[in-house]
Amino acid sequence: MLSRRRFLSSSSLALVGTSTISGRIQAASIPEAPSMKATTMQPRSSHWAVLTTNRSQVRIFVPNKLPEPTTVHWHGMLVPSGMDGVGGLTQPHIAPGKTFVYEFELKASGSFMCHPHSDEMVQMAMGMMGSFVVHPRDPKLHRVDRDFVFIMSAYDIDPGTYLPKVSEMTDFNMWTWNNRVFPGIDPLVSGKGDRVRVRMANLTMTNHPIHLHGCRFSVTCTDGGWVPESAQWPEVTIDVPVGAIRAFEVVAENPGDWAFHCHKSHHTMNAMGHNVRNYIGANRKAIDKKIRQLVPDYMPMGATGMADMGAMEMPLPDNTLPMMTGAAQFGPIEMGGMFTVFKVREGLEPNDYKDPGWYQHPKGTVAYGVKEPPEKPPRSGGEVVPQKSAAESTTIKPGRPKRAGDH
Ligand SMILES: [Cu+2]
Repeated sequence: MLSRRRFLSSSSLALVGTSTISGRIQAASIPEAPSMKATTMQPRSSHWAVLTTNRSQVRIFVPNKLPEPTTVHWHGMLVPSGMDGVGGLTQPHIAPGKTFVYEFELKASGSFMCHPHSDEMVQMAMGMMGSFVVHPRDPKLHRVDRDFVFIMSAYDIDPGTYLPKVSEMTDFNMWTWNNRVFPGIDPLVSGKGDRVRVRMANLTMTNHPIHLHGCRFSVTCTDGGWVPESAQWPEVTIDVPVGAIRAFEVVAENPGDWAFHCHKSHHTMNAMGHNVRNYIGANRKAIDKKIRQLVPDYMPMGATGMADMGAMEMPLPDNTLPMMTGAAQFGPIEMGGMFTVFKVREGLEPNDYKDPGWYQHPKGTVAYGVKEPPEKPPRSGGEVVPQKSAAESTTIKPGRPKRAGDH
């Protein structure tokens, strides 16, 4: 059986070996596609931009190792029509075992991607896709200190099984960045003051409003090109439509551990049953006891919400991830799917992408609990309970004189 690990690693761009070629190098031998053993963050190997004399032509070999025909389409790239990779329309489909060559000039820098245009539904549902970043010829243009890229893809994999359901159209249960779900997604690490770019491509079947805490960013690039500075505006969430790329840039001024995630709450969860009964507000002790006699591991949604599931991590079948998981210095994070942490630290070396651990908050800058018992909510018992003034339960001082900038 194809293990999940093998499925995921074989799907991530193993078919494309890219190299910049100066014209006459013969295509007699097909180079082996690069592969890697560890699924860790891959910092750029040498220079940020490669200077190329004369033409900037790429030659890409696509050996089809699938059991069915395929092609590769170069999404967003300005290529000759016959290099566009649309099976039937611009080229014959690449038969299993055959190799095709794509050759084109890199006419524009920016953020692009590639994916099959041949039995797309099946091949993309199995994870065939890749990002394609073209750096400007002039390394001073669009310069950043850190440049991250990921593709969003979604899978429908029943808990305990290994094969994505390729005919699913809407009801996916694994929401991934570069084929990984939280807590398997590395943190994005940045030095304080670094200019950081994050390029996000969406090849799922729905949009993803991606939200970054603690920072303000501008959208600076799409798969249609660079956004002129005069057209950029500040955001903290950017919606990435289906079949699109959005890249934002942020100066990492605010040290800390900043959540970075899709704002659709079911996209920050791993496989979950959608038919769970809603027990919020119910007393189900007696019925739970009865059901546990029949199903020992039975764990319904809690009477106060789903958070117990993040903390308890019930037993799971093979190849299944907890719906809500991960933990940090203050407790369970209760996330999955499209979630990671943007870690901004002072004094990092330019090429240091190591996880620096959890943020050491300066004294007095962490939210804290208060000693008195919580107020009864006004609705319990039917009568309205007068609330204590804000000053008694929080640190906000009433009657603070108005300052300029107050709303
Ligand atoms: Cu999403």
